[in-house]
Amino acid sequence: MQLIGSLTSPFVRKIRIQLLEKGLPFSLLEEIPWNADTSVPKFNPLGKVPVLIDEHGEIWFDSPVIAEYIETLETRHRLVPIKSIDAVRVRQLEALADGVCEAAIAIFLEKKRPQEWRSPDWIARQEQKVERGLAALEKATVGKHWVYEDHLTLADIAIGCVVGWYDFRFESSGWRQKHPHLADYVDRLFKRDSFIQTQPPES
Ligand SMILES: N[C@@H](CCC(=O)N[C@@H](CS)C(=O)NCC(=O)O)C(=O)O
Repeated sequence: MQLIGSLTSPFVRKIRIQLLEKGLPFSLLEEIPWNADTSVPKFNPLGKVPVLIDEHGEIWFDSPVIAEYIETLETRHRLVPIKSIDAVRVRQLEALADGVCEAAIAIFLEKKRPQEWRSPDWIARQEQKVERGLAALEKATVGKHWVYEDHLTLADIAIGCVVGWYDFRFESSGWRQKHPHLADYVDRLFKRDSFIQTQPPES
């Protein structure tokens, strides 16, 4: 299997961690979707990573769909519960984490635009999503070792990836002081081999 994506994307990291946790072999084709010469649109019309090409050459995107597909390949280390209602709850936590990530990325990209083109209203709207989302994740992780039931799930992976990315890009935002339970919870996750192996490079 080949995974296409960048080393800094939190969505790509989610899939890399899922594959590592399941012990499924894959190769990573590094692609930065923002580069003018990127090959990503050849595989995903939306031009986004991650993209997964499976053993049969079938192409999968976006990350929740890839995650769903990967769950069908290996069922001993389930990261999405088998019971439908539990699966939906885990997927909702994943959606919350991914949504925080999308809002934080929107802020990051907007702040890269020239000052005169930036929209403070747009940034404020995205900041509210991040703030509400982190507060919801704080609430979901109070006193918890795992966010859902008593084992690692895709929800833990997604939360670790968004918070890891936020820490990487917005280190000085003071989120740790505001969300101490979430900070403790992710610090435990960050000690796992799969998280250590996929740490975003310094840049
Ligand atoms: N919902 C998508 C989001 C993927 C996404 O936004 N990826 C970013 C990299 S972190 C990207 O490829 N952006 C390029 C673009 O938006 O054109 C998923 O979960 O896979």
